[in-house]
Amino acid sequence: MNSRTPELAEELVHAVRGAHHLVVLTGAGISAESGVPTFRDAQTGLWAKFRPEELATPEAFRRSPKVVWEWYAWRRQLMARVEPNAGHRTLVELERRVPQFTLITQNVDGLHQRAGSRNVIELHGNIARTKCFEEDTLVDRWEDTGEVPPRCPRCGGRLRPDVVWFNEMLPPEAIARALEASRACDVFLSIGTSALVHPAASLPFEASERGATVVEVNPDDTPLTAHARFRLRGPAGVMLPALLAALGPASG
Ligand code: BV8
Repeated sequence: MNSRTPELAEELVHAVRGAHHLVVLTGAGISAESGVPTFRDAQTGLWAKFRPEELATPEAFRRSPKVVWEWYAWRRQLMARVEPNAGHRTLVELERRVPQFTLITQNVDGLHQRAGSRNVIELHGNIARTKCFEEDTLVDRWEDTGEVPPRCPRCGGRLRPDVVWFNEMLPPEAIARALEASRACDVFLSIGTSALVHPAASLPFEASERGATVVEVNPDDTPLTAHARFRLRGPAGVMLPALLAALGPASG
């Protein structure tokens, strides 16, 4: 291994190499190296005076629909300028190698799909999709009258991003599939998440309570760290390619 690739515990490599059902949960940290600010990063520029938790709520949208819509419009423009990184791409390769692979993401940036991941469970929706705030149904085109936010062509209600805000329910099918996979897997990778937001943060515990090997990939400690069997303390864009390299060539 050259000085750049970190030493990985042989036990960790052995556990991942032998995984029958690998579940991966990702958070904003896996997109950080693509240039997407995480929730913990101080908000930049125009949004510096807001905390995400203050903007990502239905109450904030009711109170200041224009500010919330424009925050998401700014994030959508940012997404259009960034690319998946080595961390996202490594998960695409892992998906090919493991008998059963479930990718669960808290991110709304669509970078896993752009990297080539096929079966992505989006717990918190996707910023590229828009829905009617009143009808809660997707809207893919609307008249641009200059009004911000734009209006639903069916009912005239305000349009909003198709993401899950704080104090909103997660898509029932997404959280059900995520729970089922977390309870059935033998190895669980938690990557780039502060492990603070529920119910996503409970998923690695659902896995470890049923004997799964939990691995955390994060430069910092989180509430999960003490409960993880292994941890790769570094950026996902470095640690995940190192893990893949340590697994050796794809068999067959
Ligand atoms: C719900 C979409 C039920 C929108 C998001 C008290 C206790 C427990 C729970 C609660 C509570 N009070 C309220 C709740 C519930 C609440 C919650 O959990 N609050 C927390 C803050 C306490 N949860 C909810 O409201 C959820 N819904 O519970 O509904 C309900 C509903 C109605 C009626 C009754 C019951 C909905 C939560 C979803 C919110 N939406 N996102 C958008 O994107 O705008 S949350 C958003 O923040 C993310 O999606 C993610 O889930 C969350 C945390 O972000 P992370 O992804 O973890 O990123 P973060 O910035 O925090 O951390 C980055 C990490 O990466 C760091 O650890 C860093 O070290 C690391 N990192 C940095 N660089 C790298 C790296 N790692 C690797 N490589 C690197 N290069």
